[in-house]
Amino acid sequence: MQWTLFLMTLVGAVFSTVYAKGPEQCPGYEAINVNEQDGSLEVDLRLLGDSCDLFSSDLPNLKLLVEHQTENRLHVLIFDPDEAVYQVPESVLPRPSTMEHRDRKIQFTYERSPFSFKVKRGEEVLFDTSGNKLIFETQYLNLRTWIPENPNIYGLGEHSDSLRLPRVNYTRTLWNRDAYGIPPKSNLYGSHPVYVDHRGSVGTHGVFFLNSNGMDIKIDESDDGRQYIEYNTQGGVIDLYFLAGPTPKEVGKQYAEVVGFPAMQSYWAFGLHNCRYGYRDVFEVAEVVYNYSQARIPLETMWTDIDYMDARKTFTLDPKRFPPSRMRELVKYLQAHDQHYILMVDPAISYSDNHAYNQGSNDSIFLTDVSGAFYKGAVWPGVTVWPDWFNSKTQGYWNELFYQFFNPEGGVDIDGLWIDMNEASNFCPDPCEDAYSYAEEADLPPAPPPVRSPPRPLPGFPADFQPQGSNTSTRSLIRRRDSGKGCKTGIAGRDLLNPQYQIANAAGSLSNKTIRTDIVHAGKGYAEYDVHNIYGTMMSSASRKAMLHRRPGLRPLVITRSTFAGAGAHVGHWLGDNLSEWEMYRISIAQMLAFASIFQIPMVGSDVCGYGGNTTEELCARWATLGAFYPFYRNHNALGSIPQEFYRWPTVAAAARKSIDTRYRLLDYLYTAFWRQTQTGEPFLQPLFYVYPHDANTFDNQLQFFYGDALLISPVHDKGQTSVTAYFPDDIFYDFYTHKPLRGHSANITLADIHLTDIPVHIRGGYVIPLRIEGKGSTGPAQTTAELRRRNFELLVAPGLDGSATGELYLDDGESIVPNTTSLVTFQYKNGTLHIGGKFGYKAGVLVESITLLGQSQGRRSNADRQSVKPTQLELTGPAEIEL
Ligand SMILES: *[C@@H]1O[C@H](CO)[C@@H](O)[C@H](O)[C@H]1NC(C)=O
Ligand SMILES: *[C@@H]1O[C@H](CO)[C@@H](O)[C@H](O)[C@H]1NC(C)=O
Ligand SMILES: *[C@@H]1O[C@H](CO)[C@@H](O)[C@H](O)[C@H]1NC(C)=O
Ligand SMILES: *[C@@H]1O[C@H](CO)[C@@H](O)[C@H](O)[C@H]1NC(C)=O
Ligand SMILES: *[C@@H]1O[C@H](CO)[C@@H](O)[C@H](O)[C@H]1NC(C)=O
Ligand SMILES: *[C@@H]1O[C@H](CO)[C@@H](O)[C@H](O)[C@H]1NC(C)=O
Ligand SMILES: *[C@@H]1O[C@H](CO)[C@@H](O)[C@H](O)[C@H]1NC(C)=O
Ligand SMILES: *[C@@H]1O[C@H](CO)[C@@H](O)[C@H](O)[C@H]1NC(C)=O
Ligand SMILES: *[C@@H]1O[C@H](CO)[C@@H](O)[C@H](O)[C@H]1NC(C)=O
Ligand SMILES: CC(=O)N[C@H]1CO[C@H](CO)[C@@H](O)[C@@H]1O
Repeated sequence: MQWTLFLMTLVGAVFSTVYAKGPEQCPGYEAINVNEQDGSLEVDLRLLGDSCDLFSSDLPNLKLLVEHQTENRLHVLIFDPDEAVYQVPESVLPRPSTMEHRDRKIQFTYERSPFSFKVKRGEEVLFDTSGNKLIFETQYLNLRTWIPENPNIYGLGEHSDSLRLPRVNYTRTLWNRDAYGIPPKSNLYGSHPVYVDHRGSVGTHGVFFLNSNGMDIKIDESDDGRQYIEYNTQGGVIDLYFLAGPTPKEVGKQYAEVVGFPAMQSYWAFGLHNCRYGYRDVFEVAEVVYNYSQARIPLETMWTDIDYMDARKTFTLDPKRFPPSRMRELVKYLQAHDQHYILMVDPAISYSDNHAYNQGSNDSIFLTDVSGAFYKGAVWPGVTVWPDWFNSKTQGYWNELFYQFFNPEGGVDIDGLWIDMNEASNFCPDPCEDAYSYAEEADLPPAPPPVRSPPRPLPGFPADFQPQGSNTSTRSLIRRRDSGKGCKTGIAGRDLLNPQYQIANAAGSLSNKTIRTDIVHAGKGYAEYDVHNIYGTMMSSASRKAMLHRRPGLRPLVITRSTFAGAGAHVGHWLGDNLSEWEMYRISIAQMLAFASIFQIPMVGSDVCGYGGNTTEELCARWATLGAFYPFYRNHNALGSIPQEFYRWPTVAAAARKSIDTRYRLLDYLYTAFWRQTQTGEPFLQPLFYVYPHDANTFDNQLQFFYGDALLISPVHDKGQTSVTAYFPDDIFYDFYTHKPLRGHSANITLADIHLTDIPVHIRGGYVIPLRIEGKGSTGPAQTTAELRRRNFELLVAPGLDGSATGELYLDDGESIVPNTTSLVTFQYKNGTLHIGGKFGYKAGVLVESITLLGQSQGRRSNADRQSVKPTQLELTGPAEIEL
């Protein structure tokens, strides 16, 4: 024992000799020259003694600006008086407009010397930096806040850790990284330095640290056992937004007001997507489309990965396997069947004689190294260069490439876009001195499969897709739509490569497997060191603009891998290259919830059935049912894995058909709730505690979730299981399928006999849910969202414990950014009457066929195992009152 103690002391002594300086030796700052005006406070800060220069040089003078921007939002900015230190450009993240508010829900107080500050909501201290003296150096910032014991902290992404973050010894590194297998405890593709601190009945608040430099955010406890969160950043300024809440939903709205409301998506974008890496040619792509239709599994959108490219070069087509003429025929076929097509675009452009390179080279829009030559790395096509999104000519270049390559006449008329590898990913390890040598060894494409003729007849497809001499009847198996209408759809002198403060980047050095961090961008001259984490988001907004340039006025679906705070205003996100494993299936729920409810990127989902590795029939069936409740629902598979399209196994096909049918019947409910989030930031997909913030049993639940306010989803989450232990708060619920009431008592309930084709869905009492009617007779479930939109509605009225229910239905043309007409129909059920009101503009041309009131029986309000169905012929064109 004593011996151990001695050893520890010895180790400690050696440690403190080597690292003579620690944060505690830093002097901190003192506040001088205080200038307080209505709604804002300006203070000069001066270093309180000799600089400690812990990891770089202390800035002797700083400025503090405190703004009460809205009654619920406080902005605290600590920056250098010269404003030379890097700040996230307004062009990338426009700052919210500043308004002064008298009614302040949140207060700021500070200590003069050493300087520290507190943020309070009433008596509740939300943020308290008195634990550490502020450190503000050229390449290191340190700020620590105390938080209560046993905190419930969520957010700080992107990661694949638990939804509620670990409380001790946790480091969340933010440095965007191509992370195959999405390993836990590691930095992944995106950076979202925002957290939600939920304190149960005391309330909830959010803290957004607007900083794009590499950082480690630590959650831990001090030697005396006090909990803290600590920011350790490699640069930038301290730019904090405090969001008062006091509910989780309010925090969501307040965060959206800062980073931007999410982009609205087209109705069709919520249909089923299918993709894989490794489709050998356009015939196989067509065959997959055909096989889905044969299996009567509604495929809305087909995707093609980098396979379509000529030698993996972005903006080229493989002339033999994906020839232009056949690609156009495929697109025409899909369009004629109300289906859609999406291709992948990577930012890295092949450094070779190809149009995208030649054009970019002429325009000089690629990143350059210190010598002024194009900076080279290696990605899929071998040696590559990268567009510099800060170059004023890059948007024009990108628009033009999109316009030409995705042109309906001479190119491939895509409906949506998939962007990848934009962390940016580089196969060449640091130091990448010779991209050529690496490109040769790199994991470059396997030898392409031999070119072949159409392998088998695909009835309904053009002659080019049929083997010679086969029956090329063009009778379609999918019903054609009525009209033949076309498609609808810093400071100088820094060490930018090896800063002394090293973040825990899982890739090692900052520049490893990405763009060198000493690259200087065009225009204002930002260093990659500072803007690395926004490269993917800049590509996202540039790509959204390029999509709009070719299809003005239509909502572009852009799905990206790399994101930064605010990306949701432009794009959606898939959760990256996961594996076909149960743990991935489970963690996808927590990841999706963080993106949708905290980061305000609600168009999100993981690769259904798993990307890398081989899936199983059971896992794929379960995932088909879970994916039906992801906002973004796509089956995607890796090269070399066994095929996993939903039609490959009878059970999986049945699971897909059943859950897609449920998803589609609920699509207008989803569309309405999603639209609501794009208007107000009110999260649509939510962890249980967002809906029951006072119920401590919900705080750590990451296997169930709310799909809108009215539906509780409780997936089976273990291999070999046909039951799930699910938590039901103190409330009334109704089984979505049987309508049977279930009274929750703040306890777990085991739901049994959940077949592989099923997923438990419960309606939370208090809601009116609009559903598209089930297909009748030979019609069956809708095979496309276009067909779905022609179906009538039925209403489900699920009274809450107080006997009332409310709901809403948003309708528009499903694709315009600014629709000509819209409807927002409101439903209110009370005392036996359903009141229909709201705004009626869009003519949906469909009826409400029936209204079902759940949980009815004589004399009792809501717990009864009965329902009443009332047929109607209601047109949603004006207010109505219906006795139920
Ligand atoms: C803290 O985490 C690190 C990295 O995961 C681990 O090596 C270390 O053992 C942990 N320390 C404690 C005290 O748990
Ligand atoms: C399509 O279905 C046929 C018949 O079941 C099968 O032989 C073929 O392998 C499938 N092809 C693809 C690409 O799914
Ligand atoms: C690039 O510039 C050269 C010389 O001005 C010109 O010949 C060539 O056509 C240009 N290429 C592209 C793709 O613009
Ligand atoms: C070709 O297909 C059509 C429609 O499926 C069928 O009616 C016709 O008999 C077939 N002809 C031959 C030669 O197989
Ligand atoms: C770069 O990453 C590779 C693994 O991908 C690792 O082996 C290497 O040590 C890293 N290099 C640096 C400089 O961090
Ligand atoms: C997946 O299955 C294929 C075919 O059976 C096999 O070649 C491959 O090694 C498997 N992959 C993994 C990761 O098990
Ligand atoms: C419900 O079950 C989960 C998983 O078994 C468990 O962690 C949790 O504590 C249970 N909740 C309650 C309220 O019993
Ligand atoms: C919407 O309005 C625009 C301009 O007034 C018109 O061109 C377009 O056809 C309208 N779209 C629909 C669906 O009515
Ligand atoms: C409820 O409806 C009944 C009969 O329609 C009516 O007599 C009663 O006043 C209503 N109660 C309320 C609270 O509106
Ligand atoms: C969350 C999760 O399951 N992550 C796994 C991802 O894949 C890697 C292997 O590449 C595993 O180590 C992780 O556990």
